[in-house]
Amino acid sequence: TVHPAALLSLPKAELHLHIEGTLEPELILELAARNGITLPHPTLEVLREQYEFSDLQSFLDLYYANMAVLITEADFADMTRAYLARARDSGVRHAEIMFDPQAHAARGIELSTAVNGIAAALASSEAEFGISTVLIAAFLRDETEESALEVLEALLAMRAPITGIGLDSAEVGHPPSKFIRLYKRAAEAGLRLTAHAGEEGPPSYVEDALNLLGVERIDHGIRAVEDRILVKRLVREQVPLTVCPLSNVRLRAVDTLAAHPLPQMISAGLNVCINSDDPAYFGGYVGANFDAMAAEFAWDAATAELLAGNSIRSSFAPDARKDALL
Ligand code: ES4
Ligand code: ZN
Repeated sequence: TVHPAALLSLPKAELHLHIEGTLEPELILELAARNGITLPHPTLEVLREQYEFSDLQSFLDLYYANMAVLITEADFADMTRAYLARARDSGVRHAEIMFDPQAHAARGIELSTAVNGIAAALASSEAEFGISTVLIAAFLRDETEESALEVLEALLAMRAPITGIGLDSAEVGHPPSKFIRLYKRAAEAGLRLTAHAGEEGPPSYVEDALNLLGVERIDHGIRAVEDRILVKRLVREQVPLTVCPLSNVRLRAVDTLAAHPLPQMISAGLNVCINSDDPAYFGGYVGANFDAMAAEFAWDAATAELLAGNSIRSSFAPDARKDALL
């Protein structure tokens, strides 16, 4: 079995990360105090008791509630710097960071506050943490396509430093077909395309994200294993799947870590990598996800190297950066 220290030192890219999901309970309380906000769960102890989830929606309810503490650019910058420091400690050398612009707009926070705050932290990330970064605007699939298009136009008009778009939040009942115009507009604007699919939703959502939205990458995609034909296609096209093992266990997309389909996905020849999703909520950052899987499945160094290499090869980083990290 590969040694945890060897796992840590492998250069990795994190491709599936919601920056709002990196708000640790301590920082939530600190920002609440700083901004004079009264939370429904006002102490660390009571707040921590809320972190037992039964499915995606039960997590999303807490995730959106806790965002209430993010008010100023400094709040967004502090959250982002705290993530970069922890990612660096996991051996992450390139990070593709999603944020939820609609969730902040809905709370009356200016788009520019979220964008400028996050961007300020990312601007010094290579120098401060040795991590190159890419920012991705994720749209809420349980909201309308009109709302997503309005926010995308606003981001383009303000020349927000985004490289791509994603699609997240409650999956079932909100298929990719709802967002065809959004992805067409983003592609026209030269943005890279990814979408959550096959986390709680069926394999057909993975297929539709590829066929109808033209995504280059699938976030999660674990339920693709239920469809043999789809797996063949994903292998043939080497579509990157950004898998999040601890997230899948905590949201009960899989019963246990031992029952996680990742080993089966690796054997099938799928292009998979390991990510933390919402590390403050799911029990750890990229390093903890690697450690847990390596221990559970007694991985050798070659398996860990394959997954770390996949993460870098599947990133939206410039080729020169990929070459430097591979
Ligand atoms: C998310 Cl784990 C997950 N799935 C879907 N949407 C999300 N937003 C933040 N975390
Ligand atoms: Zn996610």
